[in-house]
Amino acid sequence: MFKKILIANRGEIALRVIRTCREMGINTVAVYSTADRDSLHVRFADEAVCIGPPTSRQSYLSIPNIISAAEITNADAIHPGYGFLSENAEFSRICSEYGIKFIGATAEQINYMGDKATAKATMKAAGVPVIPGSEGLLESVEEGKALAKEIGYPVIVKATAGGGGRGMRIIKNESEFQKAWDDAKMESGAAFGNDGLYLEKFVEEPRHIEIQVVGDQFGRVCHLSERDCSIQRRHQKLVEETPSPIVSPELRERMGQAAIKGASAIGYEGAGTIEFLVDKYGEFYFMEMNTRIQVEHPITEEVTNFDLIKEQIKVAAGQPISGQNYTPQLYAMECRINAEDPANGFRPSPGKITQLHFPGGHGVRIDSHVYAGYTIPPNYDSMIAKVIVSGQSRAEVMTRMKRALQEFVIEGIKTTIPFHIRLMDDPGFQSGNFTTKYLETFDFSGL
Ligand code: MV4
Repeated sequence: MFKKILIANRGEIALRVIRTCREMGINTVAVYSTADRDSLHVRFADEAVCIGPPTSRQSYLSIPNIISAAEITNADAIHPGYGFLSENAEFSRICSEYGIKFIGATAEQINYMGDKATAKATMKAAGVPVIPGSEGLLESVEEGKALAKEIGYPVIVKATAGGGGRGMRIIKNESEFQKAWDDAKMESGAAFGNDGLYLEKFVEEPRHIEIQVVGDQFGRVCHLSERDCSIQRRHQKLVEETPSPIVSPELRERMGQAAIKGASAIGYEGAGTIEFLVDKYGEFYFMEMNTRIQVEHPITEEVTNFDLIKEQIKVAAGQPISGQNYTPQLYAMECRINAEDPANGFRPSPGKITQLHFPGGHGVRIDSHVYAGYTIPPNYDSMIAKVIVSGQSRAEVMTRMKRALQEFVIEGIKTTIPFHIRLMDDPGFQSGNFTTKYLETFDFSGL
């Protein structure tokens, strides 16, 4: 087992990793930018190294600075958390060249899954359902138009280097094709230095449902059921829940087996997520694979009683997984508390938290790095806490979530808490019958 793990991240996920390391008897090294001097991850770790100025590029994204910190402190592994360098193939490769275990995917796997057309082809070859469309990249706009005519409008063109909603265009009919093509090419070339595009049938009003998988070095992969992440705004997830209100035991089994096939096909080790779109007929299709721990992993932890960070560390150290696919017996839901003003377009609201009280009680878990007197720096993402609630039924979890949200006291900044309270009272959300477009028509006024 590792003696010392460096956590190449900040905020709640850095704390989350430190907590598990402490329980496992593993020493920890925090890294921090000058904006995070007073952060809890710096205080909770056994050692801390300053890695640069506030800008992410000069600190949490600086590979030389982080490798230097690992060398100086003699860390034998690096946990990247999510975001930052967690899906950076070069970082994964450099860690292994320096003899430091990267707790995440190999450079090859990251490259494979980071190129969306390649990822899709790999999954299709492995027998995972994919959305009808082009085989790989489109060579020309004419090829795209001919294919769109064949499969029928609406279609969507996607940047192969994109993901998370960047570099895509929906096309409703042939007259829109050329402009959408030009726009997507231009945007993806500028954003990713790669303007390769592929085409798919556009799935209208889908749900976003993802399967958690864990693989080990012995070629075993198990799934830990699904998370429904359909409540999003501009590709930012706000609420996640498990089990999904629309996933039957039969669908769970089919999606779980598909996810296992996909992860096995690339020899996946560690924790990963296979994202699917589910259409209104209950058909599911591969969308993307995330080769990292995700923000919403705690809802899976609450219903499975697995510590996913512990599983990541064990598997990275060469230990086997227990190899049990999981059938949910409990419900869990997560609300992301962001320092944003939901009544004003979710405008960021950084600043000093003058008063703070967190909820508690049965079935309530808070993962957060903030405290009374803490100043939220403007340099990083705006998530300041995750409320994770578990219970016996979806109805119980929504009631408990509203109770927990009402217990919060956060003064000095705006947060997304009023939005979440309104959502828990919303009949459409309560019905469980909603799609990824749900928040497009939600009333955010007066929050
Ligand atoms: C789609 C789609 C409909 N049809 N692909 C958005 C993020 C990226 N992972 C892919 N996305 C989508 N791909 C086809 N063929 C709709 C979306 C989509 C979406 C997916 C999941 C959650 C929220 C979304 C919001 C807008 C569009």
